[in-house]
Amino acid sequence: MKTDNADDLSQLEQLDNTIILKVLKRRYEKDIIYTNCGDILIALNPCKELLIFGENEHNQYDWHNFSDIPAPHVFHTAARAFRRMRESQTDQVIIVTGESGAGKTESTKFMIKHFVHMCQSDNKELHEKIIKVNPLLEAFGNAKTHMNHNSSRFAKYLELSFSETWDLTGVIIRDYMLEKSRVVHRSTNEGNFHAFYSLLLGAPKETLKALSLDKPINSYRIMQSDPDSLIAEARYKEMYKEQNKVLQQIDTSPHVVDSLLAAVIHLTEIKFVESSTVAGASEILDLEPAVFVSELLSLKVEDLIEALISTKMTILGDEVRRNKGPLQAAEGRDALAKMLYERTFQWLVRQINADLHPNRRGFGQLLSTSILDIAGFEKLPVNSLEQLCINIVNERLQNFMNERLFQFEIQAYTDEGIDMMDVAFENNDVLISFLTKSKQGVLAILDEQSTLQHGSDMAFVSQLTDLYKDSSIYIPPVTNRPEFTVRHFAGKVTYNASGFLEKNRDLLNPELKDCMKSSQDEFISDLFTVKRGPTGTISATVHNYGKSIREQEAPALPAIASKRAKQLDDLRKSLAAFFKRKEQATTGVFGLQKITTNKTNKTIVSHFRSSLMQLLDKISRAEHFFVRCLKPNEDLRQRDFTDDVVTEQLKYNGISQMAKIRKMGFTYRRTHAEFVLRFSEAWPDTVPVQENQYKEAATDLLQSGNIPAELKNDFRLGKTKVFMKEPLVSWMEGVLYEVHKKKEEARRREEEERK
Ligand code: AD9
Ligand code: MG
Repeated sequence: MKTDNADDLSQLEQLDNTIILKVLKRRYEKDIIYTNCGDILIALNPCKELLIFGENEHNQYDWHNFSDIPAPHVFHTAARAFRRMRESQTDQVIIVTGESGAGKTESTKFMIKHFVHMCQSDNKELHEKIIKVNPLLEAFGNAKTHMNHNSSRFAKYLELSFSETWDLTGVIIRDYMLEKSRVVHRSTNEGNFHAFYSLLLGAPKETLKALSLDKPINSYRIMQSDPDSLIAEARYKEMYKEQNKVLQQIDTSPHVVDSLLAAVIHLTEIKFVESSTVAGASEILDLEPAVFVSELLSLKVEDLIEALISTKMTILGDEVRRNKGPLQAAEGRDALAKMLYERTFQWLVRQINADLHPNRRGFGQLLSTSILDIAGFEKLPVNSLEQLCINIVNERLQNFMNERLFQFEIQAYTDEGIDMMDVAFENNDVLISFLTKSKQGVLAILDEQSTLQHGSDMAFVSQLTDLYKDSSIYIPPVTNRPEFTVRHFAGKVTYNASGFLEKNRDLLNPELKDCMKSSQDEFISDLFTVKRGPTGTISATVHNYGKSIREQEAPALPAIASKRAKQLDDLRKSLAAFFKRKEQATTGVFGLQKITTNKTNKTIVSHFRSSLMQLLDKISRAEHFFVRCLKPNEDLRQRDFTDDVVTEQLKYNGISQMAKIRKMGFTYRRTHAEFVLRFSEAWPDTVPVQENQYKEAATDLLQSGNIPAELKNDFRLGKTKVFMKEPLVSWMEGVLYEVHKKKEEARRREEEERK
């Protein structure tokens, strides 16, 4: 039995998880982290640097090395996608999946590097840039979590586009589902987005002083959850430098970025207390942070405060203002901080895209290969709405994989009259329906509760329990707290639903957004005006603004520190007078019923659902490759392969079923005509005379085309299509490549002779 050194699991004679585990473990102990499962790549996280991503490997896995099938490698997956795109003239997408910490983002980076290598051309500058923007994306989109010290908190879809001569002409990054709540809420020992530490610990003292960020870092509310991060100064100094280099590369002013982050930090420092004079209203405890925010964002401080502590509503056709209590005001403040951060992130992505895709026009005519890198499945000590959303994405992608790898596959063989062994696979359709269906699905119930005036986290859980208590995938709470457990494909996760409704409502009052739009700074105003289209296209305004920043000198840092002493005192007085007037004007509406929801806002969940739909829509329109990342142990320790941890992942990934199907594995399928037209140049005798003779021609070619004996079993002829396994495809492409090369040489010789 071949249980050692098996590059391809689907070649094993016996296929069960115990044997697969043994094979993967032996390979891992020899630092062989990649294993094929038919055309799917299994990638184990080495949890240490391996010297297998250098120039040698780049050369070894070049796309035109058709004849030898090299050992499995993530470069090989990139090369195959590139080759298939060229050959089939179809867009490709590489879907990278796996739990948090399994190595998706690292694998993605290696693949990008390899694409750049495969397309070496004159445009070296662009190619270098493509690789270099990553630290910026990670600074703003990644954070330390319990499962990964550099965990992606958003899904990214990287679209690499190619010219007619197959040069890499640009990259478009589409970002989905940024976990913006992390700005204001985190579990203990989890970090905020790296960018905050990088500014507060990495920026020069003068910069921090100019931004009035000169208090000790642990005194800022949003920096307190992870004491360990606060001592890693050297690392963040390096990160800040690196990040600013990228910003300069993409012609974006680091000062603008620093100011936006500083505004988020100061905003979250604003505290509210009950008003001493007006019942149910709130006052700002300390004006200083509000002044800083308004300076940084070019707002009138009175407008900002008014928008924070009161809300507009229409009663009997009249617009009236209602004061907010301290709790409501704090919710609005946090919603604004989250939105400001999210808009900053999205703006940076647009800036990167403008730089990495200079030839956006005519994009539709080109072919592309994309890589999807999501936030992986999470099971934390305490799981909240963010984990639920992340796990739903993973669940949905698993479903997509099941469909493509099992259902479609079985169907394709059956349709073509090809015998197929029976393979049982676990489907997660029931889970998808339970979580996402538009009536009575978990997300739908949450949305419904969020719009009710008396909705509550507990009522949400009770409704779930009423509907699903008998279901095998739902476990009702065992305590009287709002908790529930879901049996996900990747394991049981208990969600703590406290705060679900509040998070979902995302209470950003329209007046807070209006206040931002009223900024004297056109850039800030645009940042809150821009509606990002589903494709993330570059907004004319912000893009132009970005340009105007480029053309100017970097704007001076706002000297807000000087506001302190005397000016603050004056301001306090004038604000007091201002709000006294407002108070009189609004006294008439105090005591009205509590407004808990704002129907003009989209909830987090509805936004999440539409992003997920867009993402699925994008990936389903291309041909697919899958990279399955696995982690060898829970804590990403070196040289530790924990059998149970890997077995769990093998099980829920359906690796043994995948191997069985892949054993059958005729991944090439083209119509008889497509097949003959592609290869007849190398096998000219097989060109059919008539339209309806392609099937005969394909049969001829495959039966008499000098196919090496060991590959003779690598094809099947279906009713309308030719099916082939990867080794035979490689061999045939190799023959064709040689024919092309000879013809090209002959043409060149002829040309030279003519000269
Ligand atoms: V998450 O879902 O974004 O939380 P990922 O993306 O799956 O997760 P990531 O790529 O960030 O995981 O890998 C986690 C860590 O494992 C990295 O920070 C590296 O320290 C380590 N890693 C992963 N892959 C490799 C590799 N090929 N070589 C070396 C690796 N180290
Ligand atoms: Mg990641």
